[in-house]
Amino acid sequence: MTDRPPLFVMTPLASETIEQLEQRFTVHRGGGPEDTRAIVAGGASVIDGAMIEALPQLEIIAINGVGYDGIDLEAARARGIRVTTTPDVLTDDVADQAIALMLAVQRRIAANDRIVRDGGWMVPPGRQASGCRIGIFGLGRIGRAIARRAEPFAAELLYTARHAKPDLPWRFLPDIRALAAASDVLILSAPGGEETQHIVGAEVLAELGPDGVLVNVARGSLVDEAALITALAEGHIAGAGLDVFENEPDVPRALRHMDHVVLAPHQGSATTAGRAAMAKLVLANLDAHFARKPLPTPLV
Ligand code: 8YV
Repeated sequence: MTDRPPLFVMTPLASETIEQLEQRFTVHRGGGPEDTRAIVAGGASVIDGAMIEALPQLEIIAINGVGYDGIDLEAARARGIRVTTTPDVLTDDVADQAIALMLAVQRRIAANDRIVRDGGWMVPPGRQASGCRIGIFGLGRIGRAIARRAEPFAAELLYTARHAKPDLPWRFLPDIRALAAASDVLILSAPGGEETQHIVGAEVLAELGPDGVLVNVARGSLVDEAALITALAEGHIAGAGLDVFENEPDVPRALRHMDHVVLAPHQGSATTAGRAAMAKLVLANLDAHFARKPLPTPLV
C-alpha cells in the first residue's frame, strides 16, 4: 500500500481508468495530500503556482486532454515537474463535434427535436449549410481536422493562425476580425489563455453579421459571453453552437432559452473510444515517468 505513490485525480475519469490507477497509485479525489507525487488533470483544470508550491513532492501532471491554459507551466518548469497531454487521440472527435454543432445550428436540429417531442410538426426553415464561407480560428491539429471536414460544405475555407501555412490550400487572414467579416460560419479551435482571452467580443460578432454562426469547441474564455448573449438576442449574429463556456459548468440562463443556440456540456473529446485512448495515454505517461523512461507525449 505505502509503496504506491500518492496520486491526485482532479478530473472525472471512467471507473476502469480509476481502477487501473488504483493498481499503481494511492488515488485521492477531492484534494491532493501534501505528499502527492502525481496529478491527473483535465484539459481545463486549474493548477496555479500556489498549488504547485503546496505540493513539494509533485513530479508529474498528466493532463487527460490537450488544453493546458489552466496550468502554470512556468512554475512546473521551475520545479522540474513534468507535464504531459493526450494529443492526436482526440483530434477527430473534437473536429466531429465542431461539424455536428455547425450543422445542428444551421438546420435547427436541437430546436426541431424539441418541437417534435412536444407533438409539434410545423417549424421554420433552417439555414443552408452547404455553400457557405467557413472560417477557422486556430489551425493546429484540431483546426486542420475541422478544416478537412468542413471543406465539402464550404464555398470558401478561410483560417486565422499565428502564421500563414503556405502548404495548405485554404485562404489565410491575419486577424480574427477580418476572418469573421469574410465568414458565414466562424469556428473557434485555438487554445485558451491570455493571448486569446475574449478575442471574440462585440466587434468580431458584428463582423460575423446577422447571417453568421459562431461555433466554439475550444475554450469558453475565447468568447465574451455577455457580448455573445447580446449579439444573439439582438440578431447581430444568426446562431451559435457552443461546447464550452466561460464558467463551466454554469451555462447562462439566457443561452438556455435561445432556439438558435445549440449547447453541449464540453463533449468534444467525449466518445467511448476517444476517452479510452486518452486514458491509455495518461497511464502510459505515468508508467513511463515512474519507470524513469522517456515520456510518450511530454509537454514539459
Ligand atoms: C476534455 C479538453 O474534455 O482536451 C482538452 O483540452 O478540454 C477536453 O478534451 C477534458 O480534458 C476532459 O478532462
